[in-house]
Amino acid sequence: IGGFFQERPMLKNPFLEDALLQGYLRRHLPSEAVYSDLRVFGDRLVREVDGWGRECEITPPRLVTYDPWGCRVDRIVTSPAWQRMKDLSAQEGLVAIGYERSYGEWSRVYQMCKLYLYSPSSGLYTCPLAMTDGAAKVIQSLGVSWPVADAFSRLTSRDPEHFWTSGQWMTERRGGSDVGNGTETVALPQSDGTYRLSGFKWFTSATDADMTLTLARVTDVDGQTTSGSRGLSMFYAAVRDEQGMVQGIEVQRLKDKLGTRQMPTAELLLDGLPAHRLSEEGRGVACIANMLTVTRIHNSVSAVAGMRRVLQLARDYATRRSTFGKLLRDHPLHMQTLARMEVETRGAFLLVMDVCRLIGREETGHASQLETHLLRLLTPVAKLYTGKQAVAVISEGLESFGGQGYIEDTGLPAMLRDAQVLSIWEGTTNVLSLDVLRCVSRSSGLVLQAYFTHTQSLLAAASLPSLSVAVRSVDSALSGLREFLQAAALKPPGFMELAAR
Ligand code: MFK
Ligand code: FAD
Repeated sequence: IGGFFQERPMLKNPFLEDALLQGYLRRHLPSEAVYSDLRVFGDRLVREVDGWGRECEITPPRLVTYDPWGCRVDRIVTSPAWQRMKDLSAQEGLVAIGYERSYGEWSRVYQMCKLYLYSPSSGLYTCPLAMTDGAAKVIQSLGVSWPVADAFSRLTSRDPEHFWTSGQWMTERRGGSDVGNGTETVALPQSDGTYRLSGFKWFTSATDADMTLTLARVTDVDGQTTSGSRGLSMFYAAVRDEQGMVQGIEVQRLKDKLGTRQMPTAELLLDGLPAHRLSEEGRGVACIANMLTVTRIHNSVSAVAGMRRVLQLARDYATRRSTFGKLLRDHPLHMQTLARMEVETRGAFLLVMDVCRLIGREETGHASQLETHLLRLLTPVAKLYTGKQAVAVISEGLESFGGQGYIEDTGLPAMLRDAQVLSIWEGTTNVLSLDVLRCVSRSSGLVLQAYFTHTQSLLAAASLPSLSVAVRSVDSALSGLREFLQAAALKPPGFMELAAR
């Protein structure tokens, strides 16, 4: 068979390999402690964690419905590597950093930079971490008190023994985007002020979580509920009892998915799940929106992290693979392809870090009104844009390994499979586009004004041409938007009719 074997691409310390990340931190958070933590973490990722991530992929979770004696147990068995990821997440403070706030308004940037390094090696443990962070944010926004004070301390703990993760159960069979109309789960009030939830949650990820936030309709004395999103309230529930058994839940089955196979995603029948209402009645969607903001930022971080990782590997491979008598790095056309990916990745990184900077400022009370508007606008924009970009860039990345990019046990195909979900969960692209329009129209244009003002100041700082024409045209943009919304409501585009001809 000959003596030639291609050298594999090597994963090197992703912090030390990332000049843009280092430069960004030098400019904004010049802390030796942060730098050193990320460098040491980068070493740990290469040495052990990346291997665990691979182990999670090849040892997917399974559901044990009954014990050997026929008792229903509904136990989700995950790989030892998945469990190690939980301990590591606590030890490394992957949620805690955002709440300890040791670096004030820059704590979120620090936390998200660490998650950005972790994400491609995490075996998708970043998914439960995103929801855990989102749940902590919701609880903090509501005021940390009974019955969730203990949960908050667990979600934000660095102690693996104490640390909890959270789920986010929103999607039902009739509605993942249209949660307001699609939610059928009901909440029956109990005499002690708690509730029992009954319904069917169609997608619940990382179902091995310790607690969850979810939505349901409170029933009145006649058993009636209010329809639409005004009838939804937000609830907190512990998933397991003290013996570790699910309580008031039947795990119907685990989903058979294109990607994200490392993580259990289940269909759950709620059958009297004990729960506490956290939101006011009818304010469930508005209340859980804080969670959506955080998980959408995590999604954007994961998207750009996937792009960066495939690029790092492709760059390394270009120094090891020869074609037509020279290394790939000496083929200008190949370098042009990698350079285009690099530009996309850098742009995405800077956009996402700016959103992280903004949430950090908002949470520490430093954000101006303009920045609060920008955060509201840029969160869905960054999520929808980077979700699409990640699929395109990672797909291009696979091609840069030639046929090897298509071979399962290189680990590369899983990167593409896992990227595909980034534009679907946490709001599809079109639903987030409508969210952008929602926040623009509900702020009477202030959000758009904030965007133009911010962009104007960036252009001025870079001595680039003014945006004054655009700023003046906010009013006309708004009236155009109103017309668009009216037209969209009145008459769907004629695609269905056209396609049928
Ligand atoms: C690796 C990283 C991984 C990330 C974790 C992944 C694991 C989890 C996977 C999941 O997918 S969890 C499920 C995620 N589900 C969604 O993202 C739902 C997508 N659908 C939407 O986002 C819809 O736009 C929405 C459900 C919010 C529409 O609901 P409504 O009730 O029809 O909206 P409405 O009436 O416009 O808004 C109700 C209130 O919420 C309003 O407040 P007010 O009553 O005070 O005016 C809105 O302003 C507020 N709101 C809605 N979206 C908001 C928001 N507030 C802030 N930010 C938002 N994005
Ligand atoms: P639909 O809403 O039916 O959307 C179908 C299509 O219609 C999409 O293209 C959408 O963009 C489009 N569309 C819908 N409404 C509009 C509109 N108004 N205008 C224009 N286009 C529109 N959910 C949870 O709650 N918790 C979880 O943990 C969770 N984990 C998940 C894990 C995985 C792997 C996946 C794939 C999904 C998960 N989800 C979870 C569900 C996910 O959030 C939803 O699937 C998603 O929000 C889309 O909802 P849907 O499936 O009902 O699609």
